[in-house]
Amino acid sequence: MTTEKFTVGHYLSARLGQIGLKDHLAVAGDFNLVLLDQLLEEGSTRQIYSCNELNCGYTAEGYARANGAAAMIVTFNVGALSAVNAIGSAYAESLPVIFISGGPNTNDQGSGHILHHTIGTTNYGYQMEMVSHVTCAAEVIHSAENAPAQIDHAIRTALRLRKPAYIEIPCNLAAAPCVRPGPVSSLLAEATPDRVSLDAAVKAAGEFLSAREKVVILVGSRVRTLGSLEPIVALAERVGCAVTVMGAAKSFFPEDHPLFRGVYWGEISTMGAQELVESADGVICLAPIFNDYATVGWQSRPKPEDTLLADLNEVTVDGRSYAGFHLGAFVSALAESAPRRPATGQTAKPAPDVIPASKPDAALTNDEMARQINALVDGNTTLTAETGDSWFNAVRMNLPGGAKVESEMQWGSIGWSVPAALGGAYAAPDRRHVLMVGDGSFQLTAQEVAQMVRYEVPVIIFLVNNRGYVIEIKIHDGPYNYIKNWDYAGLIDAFNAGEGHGLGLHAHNGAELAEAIEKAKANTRGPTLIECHIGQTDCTDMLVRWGKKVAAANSRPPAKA
Ligand code: TPU
Repeated sequence: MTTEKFTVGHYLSARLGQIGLKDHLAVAGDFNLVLLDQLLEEGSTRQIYSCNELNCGYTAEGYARANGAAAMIVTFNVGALSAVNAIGSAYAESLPVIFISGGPNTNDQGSGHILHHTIGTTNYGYQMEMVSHVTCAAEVIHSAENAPAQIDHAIRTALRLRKPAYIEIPCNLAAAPCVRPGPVSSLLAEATPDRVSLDAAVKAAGEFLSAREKVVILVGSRVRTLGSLEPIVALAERVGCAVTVMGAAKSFFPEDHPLFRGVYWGEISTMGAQELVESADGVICLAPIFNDYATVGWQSRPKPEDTLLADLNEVTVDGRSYAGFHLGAFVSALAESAPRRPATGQTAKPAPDVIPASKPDAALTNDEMARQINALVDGNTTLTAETGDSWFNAVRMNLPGGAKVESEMQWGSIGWSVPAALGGAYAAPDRRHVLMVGDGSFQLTAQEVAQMVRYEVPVIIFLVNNRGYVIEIKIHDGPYNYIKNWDYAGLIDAFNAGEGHGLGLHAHNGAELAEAIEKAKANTRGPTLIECHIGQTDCTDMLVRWGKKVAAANSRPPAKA
């Protein structure tokens, strides 16, 4: 921008553009209105509005998955505290969301004044204290002079650590005069890796691999932070070994690659991955999260003594840990020096399971729905899968190279997927965006479909109407698992309100579903919600088996002292 006066808000705005954002998400409130004006005026990024702050946070979280980072702006307390759940997700899932809140006028800080939107006490530091637990850096700006350094510190730390960071800008500082930003490289440059430690880690990893016969790579969800699968493919081809992915890392290795050997998820693994991983004498684990869900209620994980654990910022081999470099540097270096073996994957690649088609006029089943969604997924599709049976339906799909799956298995908050899919679509408008979401989850954040109508975002939504929280029914049943039915497809007309291009359709059998998918593909100016009516007991076998083990883990009695 060319105006003479440059402000704190302009500075922030310019930085967001410099780090590669095309948009920022916002919900207005009187503590951030002037800041929003500044962002509009400077104009490096488009301002997009959300229905509420929780949705705003999840939209940013989804945007960061597709773009590498995201930014969101909310108002003090009533807005920011709603967003904290979504920021927790960004922390758990390792996504750099720049979380910006308007703050009280500097004259009211420490003055004893009681402000609206607050809990009615006079110390306004508590929002930052609360948020500091779910961010890697938290900055409250107190003067325009310090703003550039504080803004830069928060953004740089978020990008380096791949975690959310917090910036609070008092409402009377947003338009205060400020210097213009310097080169963006100071925010984008990775910290220089500790070469000595990296070399030692790569040497130890080479020795680990030389001493082993049956090596398998297990890819975890935090490899998303590498931004590219190429180093992992290069490592696999060098070591010549089988590659499996965790459920949360579905699509983080190309499934059409000859070395791909399925999803490892204990007893519900696909393509024989359990046998491969658990009989291996060396498992290279790349940024995994072995929580209770991933281990099927603490039943299954690779043997620690046979594991080479490469985490985001630390590698552990044969009991010794090496740090001071990022996972990407380690994987690339190992791919260049690991003992080379022919790329056989040790075993022949099994043919993946294929779901047979059902009769077009037969009542719609979960299998038929999953089969048709799988057929829709091409190499340019991002499939977002919500908590619930959608996880397991996504995990059992056969993906062409280039297809992406996004799920949120560490945080696992229902309602995440609707705004997250929208965020992914804002960030990557050239891809096809498909969402699978259960009726129970949808009820949390349904109103964000209205923004898909408003901004003409063509997400194809498969709304699974099975009249309840089926994943919970399979873990532990009770009356609390049954929900009020809605006319989900009918909602779209309400959101269109006579001026939108959203489409709401019902599918009771395979033929209706196929017809609805064709209409969805043709609807490029808004969302298409296909309400898939299936029976309440009709779910994947994987969910049933997994649910039993998770229930058993949850009901362990307290250990005796
Ligand atoms: O496939 P299905 O029927 O299980 O999906 P639906 O209908 O979306 O049900 C999901 C049920 C569910 C709940 C209630 N899954 N996890 N929960 C617990 C939960 C509660 N609140 C939040 C914010 N996140 C949760 N995961």
